[in-house]
Amino acid sequence: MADTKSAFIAIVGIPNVGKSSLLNALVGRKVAIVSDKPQTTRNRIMGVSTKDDLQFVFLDTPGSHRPRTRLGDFMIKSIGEAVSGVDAGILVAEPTTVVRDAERELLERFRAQKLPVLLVLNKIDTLADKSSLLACIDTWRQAYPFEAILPVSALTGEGVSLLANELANYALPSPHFFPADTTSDQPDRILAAELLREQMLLQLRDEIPHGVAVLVEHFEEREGANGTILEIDAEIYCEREGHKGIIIGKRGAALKSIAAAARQEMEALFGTHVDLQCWVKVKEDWRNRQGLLNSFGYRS
Ligand SMILES: Nc1nc2c(ncn2[C@@H]2O[C@H](COP(=O)(O)OP(=O)(O)OP(=O)(O)O)[C@@H](O)[C@H]2O)c(=O)[nH]1
Ligand SMILES: [Mg+2]
Repeated sequence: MADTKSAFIAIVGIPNVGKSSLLNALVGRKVAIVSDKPQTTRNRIMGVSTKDDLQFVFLDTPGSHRPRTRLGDFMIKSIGEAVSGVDAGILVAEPTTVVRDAERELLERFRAQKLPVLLVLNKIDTLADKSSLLACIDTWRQAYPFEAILPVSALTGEGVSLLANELANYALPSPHFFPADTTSDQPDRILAAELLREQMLLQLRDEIPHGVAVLVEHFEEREGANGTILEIDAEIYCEREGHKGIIIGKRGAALKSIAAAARQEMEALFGTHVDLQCWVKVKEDWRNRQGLLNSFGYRS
């Protein structure tokens, strides 16, 4: 194809600043799960957006934190891998006048790779007084020579198309790496598992959702009386018998509510009826057991 361009862009930041929300806003479709709990994203997630001759490949990453488990080690490693193969980076931060050590460390990674970095100050919809942005911008400008600083709300979409315009500057002549209708590198089976994990992050408290992994064992379409039905069987792994009880809830109420919400999300994403069955199992300390991490898909 003549005159096509592409840009690979890594999205990094500390946990919970809105990296995955920004990815979804840039791609225009939900490709990464989002929650108010830190460490929602566990692996590098590729989101693709193609407009005419220009293709963006965005790499969403786990939030940078000090790992306490092997799963955490894997998450941190995946940030390094994402940063090493891109044309430019986005550091996503909250609109504050504090630059955290973990954010400085991320910026140093880009500096070491001699990569241009844009700063996205996300969640500007939460600012009662937009003029407070000026002090934020000033602080960040002193912290690092950003190519540009863009105030954005991934939630409302404000500033997202300006950001995309700015990112187009980093595109290089190249063939497109994905077909024009591709939006993610995550297979539907993985997206389904993630949507179920998202509901656990949203509906369960404290540490429990952080100790949960989801495996989709069966994913198949069948013809029902009222059209196509997608059959999805998922296994939910948690770390303790006590957690299993909480996930299932009194007479199964908690699991029923989680599965109902996840099914709705799946139906919206896949555009078909979904029959979702869930089983809860215990695998003690799976976050530190390499074999289990591998089987849950947390491997390089
Ligand atoms: N008000 C507001 N909330 C936002 C915005 N962007 C994200 N959020 C919320 O911030 C929380 C974290 O969003 P995520 O997109 O999961 O953040 P993340 O940086 O990917 O988090 P990790 O994957 O855990 O590192 C969620 O509750 C989002 O709904 C925004 O622009 N405005
Ligand atoms: Mg995320």
